[in-house]
Amino acid sequence: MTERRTLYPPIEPRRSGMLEVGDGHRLYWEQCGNPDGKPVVFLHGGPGGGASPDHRRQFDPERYNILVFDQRGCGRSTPHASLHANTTWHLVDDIERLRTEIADIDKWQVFGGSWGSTLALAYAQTYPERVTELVLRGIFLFDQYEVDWLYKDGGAAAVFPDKWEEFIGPIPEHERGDLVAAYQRRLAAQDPDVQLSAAKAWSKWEGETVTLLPSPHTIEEFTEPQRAIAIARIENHYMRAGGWLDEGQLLRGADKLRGIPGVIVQGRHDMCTPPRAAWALHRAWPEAELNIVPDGGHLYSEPGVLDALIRATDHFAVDRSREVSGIM
Ligand code: STX
Repeated sequence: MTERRTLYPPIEPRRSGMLEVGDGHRLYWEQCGNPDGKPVVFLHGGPGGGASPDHRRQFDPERYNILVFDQRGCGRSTPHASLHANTTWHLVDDIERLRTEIADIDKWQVFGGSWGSTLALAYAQTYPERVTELVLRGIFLFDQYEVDWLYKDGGAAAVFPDKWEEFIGPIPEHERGDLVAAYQRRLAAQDPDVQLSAAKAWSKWEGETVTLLPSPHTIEEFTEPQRAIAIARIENHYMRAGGWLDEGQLLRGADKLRGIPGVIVQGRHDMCTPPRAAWALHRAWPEAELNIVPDGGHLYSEPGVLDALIRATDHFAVDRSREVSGIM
């Protein structure tokens, strides 16, 4: 087997700033890599997860002009953890604003994992003429079974019964029929201690189910108070609303992706967004190549998943508009 690809070396932004997008929201954005390179926008997960310096490193900085930003309410965007005017469709419009007002380009590659894949699909189906390629990982279509997999007994709970017990522990029996609603009440509580402990429990459940090999470091990262509050409040808000998407909407909308090349990277052992959604998307959008990584989990940092993602961005870094595809 050839050696696995890893992240490109760390880089610093050549430009960064805050973009006012209305509704009181200001988004932190940064641009890295080659200003004359191929434009790409990175969409982070959660929702509410925020972007990290490692996210810049999934693209060859010599060949890509990389835009990374924090979605409404998280990371360095302000106001922190705000749910006001914070929906999928606000974020889709924010991406368009970043394209025209910051990147100033006609089309770009859209790259996203997990919730970032949901948002990438929602954006690409709204503005297909603005998308050169899609690179998606750990597909989350926001259909009911995917939300239930995470927050009802019988999905991820069947794999992580010990972690599940901790997740439901703070919620009294009579409220357990709807855990997302029960957590929403606590995350909105007056008492900041109640809020913080709910936020930590919510994010800890996430941190424990997203990696193949969770470490104390991962859990620490997920329960760091500011990050936990943003992830928990924003993710919970989106889960309550079904992502403002109709059941099956992103699969039905796949016809709008005709002609857009795509790569779907999906870990076989992804316990956060299991392969069923990636398979359904592949069926609905046959031009996209599906790469199910046999020893992969959910996160981009899983070695096999990362290898497949870097191969995909390297592949698209050169103009292949005249070639027949077949990259795997
Ligand atoms: N949402 C899962 C998701 O988008 C259904 C996701 N999983 N982990 C993350 O995001 C972070 C690591 C970015 C928090």
